[in-house]
Amino acid sequence: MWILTFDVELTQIPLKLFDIPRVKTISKEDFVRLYLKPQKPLIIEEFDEGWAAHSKWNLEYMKKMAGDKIVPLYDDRPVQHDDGFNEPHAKMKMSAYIDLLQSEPTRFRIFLWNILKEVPDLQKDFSYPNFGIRLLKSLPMLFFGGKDSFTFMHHDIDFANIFHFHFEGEKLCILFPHSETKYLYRIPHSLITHESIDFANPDYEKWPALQKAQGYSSVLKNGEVLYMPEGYWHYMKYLTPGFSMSLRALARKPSHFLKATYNILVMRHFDVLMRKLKGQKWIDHKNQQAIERTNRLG
Ligand SMILES: O=C(O)CCC(=O)C(=O)O
Ligand SMILES: [Fe+2]
Repeated sequence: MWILTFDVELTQIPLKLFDIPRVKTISKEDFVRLYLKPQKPLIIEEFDEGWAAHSKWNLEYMKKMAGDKIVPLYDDRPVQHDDGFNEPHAKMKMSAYIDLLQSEPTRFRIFLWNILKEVPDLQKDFSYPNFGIRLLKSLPMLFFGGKDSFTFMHHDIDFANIFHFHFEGEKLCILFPHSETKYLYRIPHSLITHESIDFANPDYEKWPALQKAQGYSSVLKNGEVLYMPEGYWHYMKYLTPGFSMSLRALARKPSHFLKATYNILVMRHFDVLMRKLKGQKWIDHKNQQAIERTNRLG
């Protein structure tokens, strides 16, 4: 193990993180044997399935294809009791949003934007590669962010295997396997860790258990694909304006599949109900629990 200090402009990452393994290309067989089966993350640098997206997709093209759409935007404000589960913080026309991304740093991100529903023509630009696991064809999701915007450390509700294709610019990705959850100040009845942690520069006096967490990091560049195994925690920080598309495959490990089902059918509804009943006290209680549990068990 080594301590990685990573010079990304002013971003220093003193967490103990391994580099995410990288390959230029990989056969399906090797991917299955070396990464999918053992559930290890990977970056494929020169993924090439002859997609038109590789030459066409950039912010200008997205503006042309989707400029008139009204898009939901998220910033990095902490969850409040009167927010719905994953409700957007603002809305804007896509053309105005892309102008904003290109002109100045912005906290606003687009999160989980389903291309199939919104701009079906974009489907012609990519296909569903055979990585040795069946990809869900109904859920190609796009994510956009401006310089310095970030997505909180979270895991996806469905514990999916995620293939994250990046376009334009550079994005810092920090990952933790689900097995590290006990060190991460996870908020109960949610999919996130404590929102006050800056994973790009954590304060260990405040968050001592983080020092024990064993994770991965890398800067994802235009044209690269990141594979995130089931239930992996991920924090993403846009170092420059850019966007990505995630394709996903169902969780196969039975315990993950069960947790996914519980999260979708029960957890999120329970959380919304408790926010209605108890208001901000519920959020404050969960944040406190995250700290107490991690300090006790981590
Ligand atoms: O890139 C982002 O902003 C978040 C990506 C993400 O959370 C995902 O692909 O599941
Ligand atoms: Fe995610």
